[in-house]
Amino acid sequence: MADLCISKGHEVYGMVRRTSTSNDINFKHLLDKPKFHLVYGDSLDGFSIDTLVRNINPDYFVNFAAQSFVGCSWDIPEETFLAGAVGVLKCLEAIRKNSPNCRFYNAGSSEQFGDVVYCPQDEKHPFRPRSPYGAAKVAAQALVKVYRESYNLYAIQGMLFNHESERRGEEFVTRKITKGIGRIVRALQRSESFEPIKLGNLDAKRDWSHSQDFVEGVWRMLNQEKYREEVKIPKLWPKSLREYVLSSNETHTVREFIDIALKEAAIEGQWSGTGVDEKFISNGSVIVSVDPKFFRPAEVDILLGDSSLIRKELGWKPNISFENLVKRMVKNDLPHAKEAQGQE
Ligand code: GDR
Repeated sequence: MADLCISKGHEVYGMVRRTSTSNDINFKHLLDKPKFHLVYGDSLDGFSIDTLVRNINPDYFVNFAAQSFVGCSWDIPEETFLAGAVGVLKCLEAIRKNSPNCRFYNAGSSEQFGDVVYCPQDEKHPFRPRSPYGAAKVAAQALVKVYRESYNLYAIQGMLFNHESERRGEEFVTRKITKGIGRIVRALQRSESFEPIKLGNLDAKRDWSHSQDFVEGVWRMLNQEKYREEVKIPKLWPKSLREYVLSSNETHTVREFIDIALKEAAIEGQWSGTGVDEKFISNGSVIVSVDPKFFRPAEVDILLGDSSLIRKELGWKPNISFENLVKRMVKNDLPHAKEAQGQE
């Protein structure tokens, strides 16, 4: 998102929550850009948000802050809910008080649909969250609506299906698979032994896209009058503002993701066994196995989005296919790619 805003000529302030070890790998390349600034803050610290919004007086406020790992949200439900919902309230309050013309986007999720009642899920699908994470995002969307309607703020929450990239965190299933493949390829090249990639539910179906496509969708949601022909007067808020689904409109199992990823890494083999005994075996070695430790207390079995509304109204469309997403992530994590980047 920061890359996109800078490419459009905007000045970007990235809010950093203080931690004892730095975690700047995904924005290191921006640190020497004159239009990129880092500021300390925490969306759970109302004072810091209030001060930042007052001092910066931003045109846009994009809130991606969250405990975003669904699997962990049962272990730390309170932190997940505080960051996912109460943090959003603090952002909205800061905008209302200090910068009411600032446009606010909050990251919503397909996890809000949860226990789905029909496929594909569009903007009208009811919210039936299955995790503390999903429940927090539902609460946040209600708060965004209340602030939009009560105070006439340009405040919206997009419902984004899974989006991944070469920068994805390593505990999410896609990157766990591609990093795991990179590790195994390196071990094979050195004739060393290796541990298989241990995963949970291989039958879960997700609608995966590349994040690069989605940040463009977020940008369009933040500038609806520009992209929506029929809306001529931005002052029509909150009536004319819409909250859209972003999705590829395809669904694939975790197993399908693995198949394409292994093929890209030229690891041949076959699946055997079922349930917790299912394995992918190549030349007698187990490459992927199932570990019940990664099953969730409640799973969202299938997510399949319908993003026709934003395609029609704001002219958005994704450019990177599911297959290319997987291939890009694998290429990035194969050992030679890392060595070329000087990271190994
Ligand atoms: P998700 O992403 O929960 O959909 O939320 P994740 O990659 O964690 O899981 C996707 C599916 O894969 C199954 N799975 C595993 N998941 C993980 N993390 N690790 C495993 O070992 C594993 N094995 C199988 C999961 O059960 C699940 O069904 C993501 C996050 O980015 C959210 O913040 C965002 O809101 C939603 O996508 C849209």
